[in-house]
Amino acid sequence: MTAFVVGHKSPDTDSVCASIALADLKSKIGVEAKPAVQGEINPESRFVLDKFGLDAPEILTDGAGKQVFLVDHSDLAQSLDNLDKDKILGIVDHHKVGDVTTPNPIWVWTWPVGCTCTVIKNMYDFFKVEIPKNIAGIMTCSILSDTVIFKSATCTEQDREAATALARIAGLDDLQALGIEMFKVKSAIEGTPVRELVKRDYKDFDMSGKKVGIGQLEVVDLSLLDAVKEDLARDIQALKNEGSYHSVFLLLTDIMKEGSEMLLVSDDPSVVEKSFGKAPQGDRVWLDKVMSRKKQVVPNFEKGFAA
Ligand SMILES: [Mn+2]
Repeated sequence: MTAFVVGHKSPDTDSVCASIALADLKSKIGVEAKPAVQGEINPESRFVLDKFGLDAPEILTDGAGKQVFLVDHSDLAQSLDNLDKDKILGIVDHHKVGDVTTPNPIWVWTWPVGCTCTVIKNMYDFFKVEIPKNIAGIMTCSILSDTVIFKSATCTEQDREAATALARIAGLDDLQALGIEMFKVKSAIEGTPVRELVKRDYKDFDMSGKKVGIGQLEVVDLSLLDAVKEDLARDIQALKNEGSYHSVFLLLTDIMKEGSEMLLVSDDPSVVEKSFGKAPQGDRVWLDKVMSRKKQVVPNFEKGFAA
């Protein structure tokens, strides 16, 4: 049976590229595998795949009866519907360990680094498999995306080393320029429906029993979002009602200013001050130096919601 390699819901560039890379590696070490994504890929991922001449993985949302490797997540809420736990073959990730459990021993590679593709680069080395040039290219882009061109609090020395080595294989010499080019694609929002922007990089969390949604849009300049900000604020209010959320937060991250404006709707807005030591002005707050949902926003909210 061919196994699927699949990343989290609302696939980002790392989830897409990690599934392609791990499927390539597994296929070369004797495990038939193919990449999959849980939904349409975003414009940044499309740009990256086009640049290196690779196709988007097929869409898979139902895990019933499928053998799977999970990449870039290990949370049930972010995984396939009807995930068959006894058919999970492995996990490769760089997030906190989630709530997936298995009845059998499996391969688990999870490292506290900035990007799943950093882990996969090291797996290729471990298994002594050569990385194809185009896959090295998309893996480099994944690292640039996930670490916000090495600026994110999540970026580690391993990420820099992996990106440097992968860029050499792919023949890329200016990673800074490539990173900015990618974030410009990511920043282009014209013609995109508001809900699609809110959901572009969006995750659900359980925080002390409360349903919390946190989305993030990363742009090269926050003023690019001026025209849609009020619509975004209205839409997360609508989303909160539709999904019976306790809170929905939307981070508008300015990668050059290195901080985020957070739009919020919450049954208890005081949780923002409890979490970040800064009170919101109405439905928004500027959080200086906050760029990483995983390393800064989620842990702070977890403490704030528990308080
Ligand atoms: Mn990732």
